[in-house]
Amino acid sequence: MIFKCALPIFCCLTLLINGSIQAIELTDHPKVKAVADKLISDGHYSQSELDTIFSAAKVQQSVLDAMMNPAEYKFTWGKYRKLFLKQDRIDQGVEFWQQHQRFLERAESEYGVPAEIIVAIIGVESKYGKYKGKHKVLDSLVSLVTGFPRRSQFFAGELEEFLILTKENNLDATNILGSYAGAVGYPQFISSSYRNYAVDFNADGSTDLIGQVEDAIGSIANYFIENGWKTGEPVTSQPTTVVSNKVAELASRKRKVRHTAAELRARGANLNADIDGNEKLGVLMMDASEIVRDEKKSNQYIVRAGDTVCQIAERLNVPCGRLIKLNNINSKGDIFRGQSLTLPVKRADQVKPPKKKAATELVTAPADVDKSKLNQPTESKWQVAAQGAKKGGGKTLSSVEPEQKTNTNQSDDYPANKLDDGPQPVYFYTHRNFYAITQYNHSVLYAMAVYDLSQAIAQQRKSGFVTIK
Ligand SMILES: [Ca+2]
Repeated sequence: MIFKCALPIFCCLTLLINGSIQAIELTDHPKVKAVADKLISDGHYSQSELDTIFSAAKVQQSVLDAMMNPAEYKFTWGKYRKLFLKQDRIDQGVEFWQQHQRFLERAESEYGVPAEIIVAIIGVESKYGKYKGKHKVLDSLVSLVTGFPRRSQFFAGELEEFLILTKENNLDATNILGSYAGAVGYPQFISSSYRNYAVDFNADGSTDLIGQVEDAIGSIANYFIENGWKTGEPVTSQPTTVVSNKVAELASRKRKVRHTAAELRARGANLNADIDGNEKLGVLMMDASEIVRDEKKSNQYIVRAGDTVCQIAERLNVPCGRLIKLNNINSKGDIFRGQSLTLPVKRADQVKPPKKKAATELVTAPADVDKSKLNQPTESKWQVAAQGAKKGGGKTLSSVEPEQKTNTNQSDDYPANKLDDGPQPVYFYTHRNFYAITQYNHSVLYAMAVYDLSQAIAQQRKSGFVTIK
């Protein structure tokens, strides 16, 4: 204990104010002391310098609590996406892109990492720099070294890196703020990543991921290239709900790409013809039913994996034709995962009763719209095959060729509200670039959220739906 109370009331107040905060002494914490000893023996610090720094460090229970409940493990895919794939984050991403276009273009040109990926990372990590963390990094790392045994060795390494980083850059180690895991700045780099991958992208002589967004942009691109990003390659396939049994049995939520395209094709996978047989891919399975719908709160709908435009209309009980017109959707019915659709104010149930079979039926499409295309999944990058999900019920759908199965589903009598019953598997073939995103954060949910957000931002920027102030 670091304090003793002679006055019980004052003591209680102090406890309440401080919670379970405890300042540390090196002699009480051998793992922290070991870090200090190494820093001294390696010539980075003197004992007195470290005594001063650690006398300001405190163990924060809030850090340990947060570490025990990270969003990636606490939430479903749908909830996780809802955290990040919001309209304001998309809007701000377009705005961020506009503001920093020159450096984003340069990063894309020099490193080969698309601007939208960089923007999405910054959007997810710090909401474009608005939230860089409220914890003192020193406190976070000390708390994790002393109070999180499973990864104390890892965080001891980060504590060492952090103190070298602050020394090298003449920063006050006791006052830098970051996440509960010790990540800092626009890109939320942990200290080892900062030291290994950060670059002085605006060439002002300092590498500053906290204060200089330009450095953050270049550093993220550099991180991706150094961690396996392959310029020009895809991240994931378009989602599908129809795969063979032999492909489905490989499906997981693991981030690694383990199976060659040749193996997957032999199992019946319908991969793009330009994927080399030796390229390794993963088979990722998500659950479309995990999507949390927020259309009740606004007149916006975020397109989810598995959607086609008229299915959305049917599900929300709005006229498909009005949805198409209102959102300037082209004659192919192209929509994309993460796109925000404006919904007609007047619901269909105020216009006419919904039809039971309308899940695959165009209700009031404009004359120039090809109805058959609107109701069928296409090879478009953005459209996805939702039809199979309705019948899947969590089981592998079929071992027949996907094209055959997809085409047999069109006129099934199946109430639209059954979409909410049970798991609805959606499969993605993941590429090396998906794995590269998970190098930033190991969660596949994270990678999907980043990718979805990147595509939504790119599409909105291209479509000009947002007025840049
Ligand atoms: Ca700089």
